[in-house]
Amino acid sequence: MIMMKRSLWMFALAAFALASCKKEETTSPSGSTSPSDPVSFRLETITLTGFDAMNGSGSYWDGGNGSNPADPFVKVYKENVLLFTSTVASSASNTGSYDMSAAASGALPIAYATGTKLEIELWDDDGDPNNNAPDYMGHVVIDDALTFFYGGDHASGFTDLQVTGTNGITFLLTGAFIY
Ligand SMILES: [Ca+2]
Ligand SMILES: [Ca+2]
Repeated sequence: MIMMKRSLWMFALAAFALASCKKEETTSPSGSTSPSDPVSFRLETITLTGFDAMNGSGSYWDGGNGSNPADPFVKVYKENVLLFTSTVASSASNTGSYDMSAAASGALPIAYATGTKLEIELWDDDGDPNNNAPDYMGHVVIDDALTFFYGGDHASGFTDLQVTGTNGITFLLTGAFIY
C-alpha cells in the first residue's frame, strides 16, 4: 500500500513536469530563437570634426591668408532627395568639433531602409546666396547605409561613429536601428 502511494506520487510529479515542459514550448514563438536584423536606421545627430582648410585649387574657403575661416553647414540626402539642411557653424576651425544637427530646413532624424543611399554634403556659407553662392566643400556617400552601419550584433544603435569623405571631411554620426 505504501509502495503504491509512492508510485502514484511519482507519477503525478512526472505528469506535472511534462505539463510544465509542454507549456514552455507552446509559449515560446516557433522558429525565432535568433533575433531579427533591423529593417532601417534613423540618422539622429551629425558632428563635424574635420575638413581641409583649402579647396582643391589651394585657396582658403574664404580667400586671403585663411584668417577668415570657412562657415560650414551640411545638406543630408536620402536617395538624392534633400531632406535636411543644417544651420551654419560660423568661422569654424577645420580641426574643431561642431554639432550640425540643428535644422535650417527639414529635420532629423531621417530613416534609411536597406539598400538606401545616404549622402552628407559640406558647404561653406558665403552670406546672401543671391550674391555669393555657397562653396561646395565635399561629401560623404554611403550607398547602402544600413548595411554599412549595422554590424550584425542586434545593437540598439551607434554613437559618434566616424565616417570620412572627400577633402578631409570627417563626421561623427549617431543613429538608432529600427527592428
Ligand atoms: Ca567661401
Ligand atoms: Ca568665413
